[in-house]
Amino acid sequence: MPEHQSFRSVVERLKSIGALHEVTRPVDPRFELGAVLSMRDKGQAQLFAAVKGSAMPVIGNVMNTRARIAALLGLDRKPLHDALTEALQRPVKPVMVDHAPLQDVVHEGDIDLEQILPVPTFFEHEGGAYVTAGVIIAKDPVSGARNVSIARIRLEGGKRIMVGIARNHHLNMLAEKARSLGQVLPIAVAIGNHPAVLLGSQLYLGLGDDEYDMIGGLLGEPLALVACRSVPLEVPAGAEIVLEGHIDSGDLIEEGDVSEFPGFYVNYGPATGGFITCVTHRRDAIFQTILPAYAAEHCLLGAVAIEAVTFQMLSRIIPSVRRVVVTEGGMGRLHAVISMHRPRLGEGKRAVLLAMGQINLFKLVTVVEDDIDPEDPVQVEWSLAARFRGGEDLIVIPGVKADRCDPLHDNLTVTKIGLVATTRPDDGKRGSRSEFARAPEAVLARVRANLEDY
Ligand SMILES: Cc1cc2nc3c(=O)[nH]c(=O)nc-3n(C[C@H](O)[C@H](O)[C@H](O)COP(=O)(O)O)c2cc1C
Ligand SMILES: [Mn+2]
Repeated sequence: MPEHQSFRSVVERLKSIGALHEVTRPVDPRFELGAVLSMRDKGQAQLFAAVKGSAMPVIGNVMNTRARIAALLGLDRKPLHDALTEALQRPVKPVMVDHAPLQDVVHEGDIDLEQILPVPTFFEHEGGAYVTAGVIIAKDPVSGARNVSIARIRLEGGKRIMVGIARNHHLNMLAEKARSLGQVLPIAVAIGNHPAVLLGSQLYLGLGDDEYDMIGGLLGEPLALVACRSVPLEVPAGAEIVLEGHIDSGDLIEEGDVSEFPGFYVNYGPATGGFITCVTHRRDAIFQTILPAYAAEHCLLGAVAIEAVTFQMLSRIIPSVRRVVVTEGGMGRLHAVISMHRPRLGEGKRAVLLAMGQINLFKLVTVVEDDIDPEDPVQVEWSLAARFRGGEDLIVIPGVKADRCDPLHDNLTVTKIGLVATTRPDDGKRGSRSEFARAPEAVLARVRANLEDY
């Protein structure tokens, strides 16, 4: 396995760029660890060296800013969104390796997950400890097509687990397909993952598309995989810990209150039960966690991946689309900004409708011109003040299918809103509010080149 694909090398990189803070004081995985992560939301990654009740350290807040993600992916100055767009265009198939350190220690038989892993309990009214950074690998029981995604796994005592999977997610479809064949669904859960793996797990691909190929695209080389010991699945060889077992969509467990990215508790009702029958890990494994609810890393992982797949689709259909940004205030899921270059009349509205059609989550989509920075909420608001005419540029569509996570959904429907804040094709004439007031370009160029002298 190339060492740079290992989570270990990611921790080293965090250290070398000054982005790792080591917490040496003993920390309780029950509420206290999550509280520290929450108060250091966008700060350095936090490595908890002394977690009460476990010899295994815990790391969190690893991918909590766009700049951090770019640095960990080794993108010198290439923008993150360009790297993702290229990955989606140039998938690379994974390769198998014979051996990986993640299988150095093996637990089989009578497993007590709580004894092996320092799994945090985050919030007061949640039902227990959750593995939140576990990338779940599963295969279609008929076609064998692979799927790679995250769903939070709650420890239910011993080797028993519960996974709360949204109905429309591929993992759930695979579990239901297995169930219809009278089978359970084998799963492998990789913990301690390279940023490319975590981002890849969040891409909205088609059912049957292998997320590993896009992860290879992001890495610019094949992702190295190792075969699991007890299930016919392959996991990233650079991971720290792997859980092997199965889930059964006919085996229901009431989840009770669980936190969701809007920051609230929700009760989704019954979730999927299962069992972990084998745990393997590196000799000195580090347990990675992602603070759930309205937290920087949780929101950003979805945002960065969703905006990439939206941009890929939109730009193919409407070439004037230059960028899609899924915003932090929109919880990294619900609000998008589409940047366009001089759209033709009505093209902005068409982009809004396409984006909403593609991504169920989007309910407020703002279109701006590419002369402003779509990542900057102040410039987006400036566009609304300067270019948005409420009477003509507003789209309101009540009663559209909503995502289950939307805090305002009514019977799983919601009102979708589009705001088109772009110039008009006939704009550009003086006084038409699209030409910026500035000094002659020759003067600007001279001053820019010699600014230090002033
Ligand atoms: C930290 C984190 C936790 C997540 N937890 C869940 C979860 O518990 N249930 C779920 O359905 N999706 C969860 N997701 C979202 C899915 O991983 C994501 O939508 C993924 O693209 C689904 O992929 P799939 O359709 O291939 O299964 C989580 C995402 C992140 C970043
Ligand atoms: Mn998928």
